[in-house]
Amino acid sequence: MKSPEKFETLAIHAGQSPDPTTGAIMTPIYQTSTYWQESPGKHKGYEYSRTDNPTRAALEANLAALEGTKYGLSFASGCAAMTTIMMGYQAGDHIICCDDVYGGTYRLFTKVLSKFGLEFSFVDLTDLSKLDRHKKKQTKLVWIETPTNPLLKIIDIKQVAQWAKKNGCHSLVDNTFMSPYLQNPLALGADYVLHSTTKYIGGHSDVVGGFIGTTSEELFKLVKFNQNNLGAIPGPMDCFLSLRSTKTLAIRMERHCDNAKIIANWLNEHKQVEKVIYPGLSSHPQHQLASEQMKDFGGMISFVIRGGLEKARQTLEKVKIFSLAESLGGVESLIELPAIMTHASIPADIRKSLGIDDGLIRISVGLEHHEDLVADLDQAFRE
Ligand code: P1T
Repeated sequence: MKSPEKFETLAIHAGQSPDPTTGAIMTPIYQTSTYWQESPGKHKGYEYSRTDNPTRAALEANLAALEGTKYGLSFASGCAAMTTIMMGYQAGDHIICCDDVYGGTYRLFTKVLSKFGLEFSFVDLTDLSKLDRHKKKQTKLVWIETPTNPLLKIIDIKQVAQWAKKNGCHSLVDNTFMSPYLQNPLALGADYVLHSTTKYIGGHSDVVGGFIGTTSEELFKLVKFNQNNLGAIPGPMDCFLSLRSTKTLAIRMERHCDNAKIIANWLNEHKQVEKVIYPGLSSHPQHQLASEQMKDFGGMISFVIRGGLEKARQTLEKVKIFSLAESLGGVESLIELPAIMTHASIPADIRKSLGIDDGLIRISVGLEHHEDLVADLDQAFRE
């Protein structure tokens, strides 16, 4: 049989085959740190679990296939993946990063990696002419999230990747908000795709993890080398949970998108809502680009409620089905206040200049029935 190419089939089968010793359909949790060698250096492909582990290898092959490549590595968290990538650069290198990023990414770059001589410029890359303006001789990497967290700006991946190639640097797309089902940055020319698999890939709010994919064997070897040195690896149980989750990724993402569309439209009509940010609304400034670059518009919505921080806080305290919590991408709907929670590590003046109002609410729309979700927000908005 020709090897499968469709996403849903790859999600269930890529990287996995029945266990040779027992026939177990599910890849076992190989809870081992080391591997027996028949003679020094003569082994079955595994020597030590920091370097390689069969459960991890299955997850890596699976996620790589979903991102359209054969080169993938999984990590202990999204932040572990980010740190490991950055170890491929050196003091004096300059990185252009989109201005609206996860607060933890901003904190890692400005508070940790800058101490090692890496220099970062945070730039609004919805305007790509800014790339030329911020480029330096030492620019080595362009780092984007699209949609960005939490303002859901859309950045043109193809154009960024082309610019990076032309200017002798790499491009990286943090694809966490989309999952491999809705967007494939490598196919659009990016050198790296990164995920916090804690989110849609894990999908059940029960595992923390990260992933990096690339189409370049050379970049893969570099990241693998650095991962083995840093030890930023996931345990086999976490790999098993993520691998179990990718099997339902396609249908989960479809329902996330359907529910989010209904809720975004409802919010858009609500008189207590000042502004709704959702790439699927025609009012979104990059709606056209989103329609071309993404398969659908995702499950994340940000909105500003009339009445500022106090009203936002009240709303978040009153929800009953939505959970007031950080993170996203799980089966259950989550609601949070970026200024106080996920993006608190970004200084207040920078948050303000970016447009992350104190009253900006971010929701991760889950898989509950959309009528229950709408009713929950409706009662929470009331005095
Ligand atoms: O939490 P971790 O698995 O380490 O992933 C970090 C990360 C990376 N990239 C993006 C786009 C992210 O949103 C995150 C984590 N974000 C949250 C916890 C959040 O609530 O936004």
